[in-house]
Amino acid sequence: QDKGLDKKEVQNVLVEDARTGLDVETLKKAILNNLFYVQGKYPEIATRNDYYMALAYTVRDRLLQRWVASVKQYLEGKHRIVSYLSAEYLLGPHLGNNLVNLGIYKEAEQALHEMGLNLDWLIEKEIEPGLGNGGLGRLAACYMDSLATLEVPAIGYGIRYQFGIFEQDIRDGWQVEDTDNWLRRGNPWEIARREISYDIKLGGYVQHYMDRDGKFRTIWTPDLIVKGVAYDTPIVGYKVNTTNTLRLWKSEAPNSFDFQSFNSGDYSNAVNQKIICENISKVLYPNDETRSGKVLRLQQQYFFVSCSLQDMIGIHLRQGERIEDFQTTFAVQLNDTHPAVAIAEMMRLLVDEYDLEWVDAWRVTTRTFAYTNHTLLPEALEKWDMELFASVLPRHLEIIQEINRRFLDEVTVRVYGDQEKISSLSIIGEGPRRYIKMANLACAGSFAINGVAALHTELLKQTVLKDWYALSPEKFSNKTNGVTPRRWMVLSNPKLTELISSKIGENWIKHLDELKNLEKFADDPEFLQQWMDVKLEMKTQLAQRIVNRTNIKVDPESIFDIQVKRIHEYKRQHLNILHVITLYNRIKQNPEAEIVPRTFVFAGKAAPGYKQAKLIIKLINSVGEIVNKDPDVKGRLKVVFYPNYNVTNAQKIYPAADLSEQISTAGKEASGTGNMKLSLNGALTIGTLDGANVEIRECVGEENFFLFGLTAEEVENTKSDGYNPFHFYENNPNLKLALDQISNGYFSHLDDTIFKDLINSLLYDDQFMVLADYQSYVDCQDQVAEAFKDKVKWARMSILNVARMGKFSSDRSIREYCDEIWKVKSVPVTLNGTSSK
Ligand code: KOT
Repeated sequence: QDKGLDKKEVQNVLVEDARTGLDVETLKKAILNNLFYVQGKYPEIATRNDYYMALAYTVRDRLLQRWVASVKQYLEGKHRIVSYLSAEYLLGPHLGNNLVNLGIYKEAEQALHEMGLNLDWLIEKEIEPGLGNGGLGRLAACYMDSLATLEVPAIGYGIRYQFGIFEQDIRDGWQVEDTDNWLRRGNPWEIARREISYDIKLGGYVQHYMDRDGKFRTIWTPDLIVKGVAYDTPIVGYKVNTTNTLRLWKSEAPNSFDFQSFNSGDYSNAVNQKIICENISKVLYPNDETRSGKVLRLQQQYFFVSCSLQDMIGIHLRQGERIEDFQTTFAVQLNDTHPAVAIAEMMRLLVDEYDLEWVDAWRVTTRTFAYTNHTLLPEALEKWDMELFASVLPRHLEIIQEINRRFLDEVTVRVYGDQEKISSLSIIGEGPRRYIKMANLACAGSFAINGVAALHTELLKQTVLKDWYALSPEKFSNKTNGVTPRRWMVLSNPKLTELISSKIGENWIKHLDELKNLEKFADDPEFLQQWMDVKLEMKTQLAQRIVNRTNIKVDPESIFDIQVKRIHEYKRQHLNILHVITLYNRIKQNPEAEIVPRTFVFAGKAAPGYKQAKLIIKLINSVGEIVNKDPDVKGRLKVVFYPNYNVTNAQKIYPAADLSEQISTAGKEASGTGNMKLSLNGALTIGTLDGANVEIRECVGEENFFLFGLTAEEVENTKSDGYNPFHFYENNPNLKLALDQISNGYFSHLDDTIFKDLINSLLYDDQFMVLADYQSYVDCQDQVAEAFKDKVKWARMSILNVARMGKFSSDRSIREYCDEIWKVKSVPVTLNGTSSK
């Protein structure tokens, strides 16, 4: 840091009005100014991207002013700061969101209009940063929005992947992946902080010795050092000055990396070393809830965690505080176990670098970290082969072994030597090969452990973390997920936002509970009509996008039945498609059968190596091909697979939904958050008693929720009684017909081989109870169709549903984390003497 400047002088610099004003005239001037001075263009030759950039920099100037004020205010006082550690942030495009949160959307629209430009047109220009796979990464992004909106000092730490989640295309019905080069046009929303960087060691060996004072010392000699450089993105809250930091680390070769190799003349080795360093933050792993166990992935995790902890320690010490009091400056949240190596790294930093005694270091560590679990799927629990771990982090293996030794010593007494409990609690797993259980490391090193929905937390306590719960019940709590109404209503559904605000004012945007004031309008004929009009308009707009993207023409008057999320067997997109086939067969058996017209919209990515998930995509497209063009169907059923599901597309899809498909096998979806966004946008839910569906149903009322399927308990009982899926196949003619058609090639040009693996897995294994839930699902869908026939009644249900969704704001979730886990308070930020716009 530069110390040469006179601080007083810097403080007194006043940012000129022309750079920060929020009125239409000032915005216009600023946009032209940036067009000239940033893009080097004048209007006659400027491209759409030039204008996008000019507007983005105009918005950025306004963010920076608030950001500087926030940082200054945080450093002046003594406030506990939330540090959110997440390997993923699925932010979505910034421009529209920042305009909403700054409260200048209308002004920007007007300014551009007066310049002969259209804001939507520029907003659509932005390439979204897809630095996450799905729910877990999107939750981190919603939480960053809520932290800023609630004026809580917070830093989000993560990785600046050069390539985010792959882009999906559909060719001949199959998913094909393309790289996501999201930085290709530059990124106006980040500031590279070249001066903030840390060296990170990898691999090598460890030596121990006693120094002259008789103190044990450790030297870790790595075989590689990489440099992590900070890239900061400001995150502004909704109509407050608070602007927090998302700090993402990019890996590079250290300045002196090539010294040895160049000196020895080994140029190509020097170049290789540089490439290896840059590779660490090169690409996001696209496996949602499947383990990968790759060296690079562990390197990524350690890389960002070590940079982040060194950064936090620096901030803490520069405040003039003692290292022993670290936990008074930071509360560190682990977003699942991807950053759990932080517990070992914190111990290493405190013991090896800051000379603390082990017990003192452990006290600091276990008062600092809290751990959120996001899945019960056993295949998603992170485990690292011990030898692989040692090859990347030799010192951390020693530390983990020491943590485990001390921990098991303590535990043995408490469980009276129960070997089974001891080995379940052990951080190190035994077997043909030993391995490290990251969830156990996270539990041992954290003062708080939480699940993400009520049912999920209960199941955690009864199953995967049962022995941890028995050991320390006081650490456990539930924090039901939430979503930000700023992006998921105000930005994505402005028409519905305006309609709601016309009745109950705008307070609900920050206090989502106030949506309950809508209930009294649920029988108002004019309001009902307006509600239906908005929905129809959004459906018409989506229909246009669908035809543009897929060439499929859909009827905006039909039920928009929507399942959008990662493709995974536990989420059961194939159950949905079995219903489509069942309706189709009804028509084929009786072309005059009464069928309520439906448009089935699917979207979602499959992990590139997940065969069955990719087969499900192919099946959806194959069924669609037959159903969509069969003249007997008379356009009453349409099946659409909308490619490349991401935040941008989600924003266009949710507002158009009538029916939200939340049909996971009970006990498998930890929470779900798409369920919340769809419901908030007026869709009714068809769902199992899984994840947050349980709480959504409690809130909206069982009469407004289409429930089907086995409960989590019934799923487990059915399994232990010996579940036989073939029995359901043999005894249910409609189910049998649908499965036979798939395997006989009815939907695949008589190719009877393509779907063999999928059908066999359903008939002889069916881990996710698709066949067991089939009839219940189809019956429930018949009730949906019946209900939809009365459009006014449906609209009334939709209004009541939205009115009762207040609980599912991420503001509520974050308030709970702040009060019950982090113990942090809000710190209002003042700007020119005022605390908000
Ligand atoms: C991925 C890998 C390992 C461990 C957990 C995951 C994971 C879990 N990724 N996404 N999730 C989802 O997280 C969301 C936010 O809490 C939940 O709503 C959703 O149910 C999880 O599947």
